Amino acid sequence: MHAVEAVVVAFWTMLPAYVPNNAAVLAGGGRPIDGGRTWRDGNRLLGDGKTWRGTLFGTLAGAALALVLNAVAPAVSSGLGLALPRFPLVVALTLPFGAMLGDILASFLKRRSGRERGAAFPLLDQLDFVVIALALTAVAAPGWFRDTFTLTVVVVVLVLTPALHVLTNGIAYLLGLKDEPW
Ligand code: CTP
Ligand code: K
Ligand code: MG
Repeated sequence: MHAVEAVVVAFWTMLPAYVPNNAAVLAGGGRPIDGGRTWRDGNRLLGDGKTWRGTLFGTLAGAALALVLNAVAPAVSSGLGLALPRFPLVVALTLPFGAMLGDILASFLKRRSGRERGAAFPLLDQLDFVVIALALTAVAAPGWFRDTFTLTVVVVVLVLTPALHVLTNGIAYLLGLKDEPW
């Protein structure tokens, strides 16, 4: 696969996992998932930054996007002259939900390491959602996963994602949507 082609395919395939965390920033608020509970170390289980509303809205936004991408994939594929993947329904859910779950697990680890809500945890912040989105998808749709996430695409995703994460969160910070630029 040509390098540019690999980047386009990787970006397209990961869009349903990229959008949820940003959508959650817009929709967040209300009841935290941990209900205010603390762990035995005295710190919050997850913290106020992980809410039911943000998680639900983020997952639905990513799933809806996957369906839109499926609808326009034929036209975009022929326009660009490359083969873009279609998302099976289960994958339209595992990519966004896995992304949200990865972010939630990362917050659990952040609280266990004594980091307050909003504190940075380099690399974990940039890759938590990718790792769990891919893992959940690999379990739920192994055949599709093998065909779609070739070694080239996985490598591109691991390089591209941290760069995009830094960029989009920086923009969200400058727009005043996020309290920290990570
Ligand atoms: N958000 C949410 N539910 C989620 C994820 C995010 O409501 N599952 C919203 C919250 O309003 C959160 C904002 O999106 O404050 C930014 O997300 P993130 O940076 O992941 O959370 P932080 O507030 O920084 O908290 P943490 O330190 O736990 O990551
Ligand atoms: K985060
Ligand atoms: Mg944060």
